[in-house]
Parts: sequence; C-alpha cells; structure tokens
Amino acid sequence: MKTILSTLAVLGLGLAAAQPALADNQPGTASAVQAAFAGVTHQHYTVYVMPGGMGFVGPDGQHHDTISPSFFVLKVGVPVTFTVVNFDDGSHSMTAPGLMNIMIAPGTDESDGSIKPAVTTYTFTPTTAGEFKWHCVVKCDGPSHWSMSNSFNGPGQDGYMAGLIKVFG
Ligand SMILES: [Cu+2]
Repeated sequence: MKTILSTLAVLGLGLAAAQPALADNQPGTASAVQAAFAGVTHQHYTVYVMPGGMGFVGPDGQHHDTISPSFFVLKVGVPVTFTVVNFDDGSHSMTAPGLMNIMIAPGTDESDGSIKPAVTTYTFTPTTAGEFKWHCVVKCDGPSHWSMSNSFNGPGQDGYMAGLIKVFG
C-alpha cells in the first residue's frame, strides 16, 4: 500500500508540475506553443459521427448520437481541415459561434438497410485565439435527445454532440 501511495504521490507531483506549462497565463507558454506548431502548415482532423446504436454510452446506460473526437487544439494562422465521416442517415453540425460552422451531410439509406456514410470536408483558418464551445444545432439523438441537452458549459453534451476547441494565439 505504501508503495502505491508513494507512486500516486509521484504521479500527482508530475501532473502538478506539467499543468502550469500548459496554461495560457504562464511564462514561456507562447514560445512553447510556437515550438509545438513549428513547421505545421496545415492541420487535419478526421471526425466520426455515430448514430445512437454506434455511439458512446451515456449516464443512462443507453447509446447516444456521438461526434468523436470532440475536443480540438488549433492555432491562429494555421489552416485546419476537418474531414467528417457521418455514419448516420441524419444531418448534424459542429457549430462554434465566432469560429466555425460545419454542416454535416447525412449518410444515404441503402436498399439492404445499411447506411452509406457521407463525407464532409471543411477548411478554415482561425483568426482569433480563445476557447470555443461547439455543439450540434440539428435536433438529433431521439427519442430522448439527451446529447442535445446542456453540459455545464452550454448546449449539447460534451463528448457527444458538443465539445471544446482551444485556439492558441
Ligand atoms: Cu447532432
């Protein structure tokens, strides 16, 4: 037990030491971000939209409509392309007011009952640093619509039909 506790203490110290370097208001952050993005001329994220049966399980034990991954890190002046693969036959969106608005095309219902995924690509260049919330504005995740209910930080459940985008300056 003592070994486990001291191991945890070491891990805790490690985390505590690592966190300040990631905060915006700490000395050295700007140069660390510049170094991390050095040579990056274009970012690419592939995102998957999964309908209820495929999506992650929520606190109610049921699968829910999910867009994954849902948290992103961008850089002012660095173009980013989102490639969104939609396995659902319904439309969705990734709407971040003041930053981006991706309207996601629906997949196609096939005669054998399967859904042919739709691929939507969206490219833009962030111009404003900050933390942005995105959420889906298309009513989805029926019948409960839980994925569209509010997280602590606004509309849509983070990790399902909402998330955050950090844009470094
Ligand atoms: Cu949606």
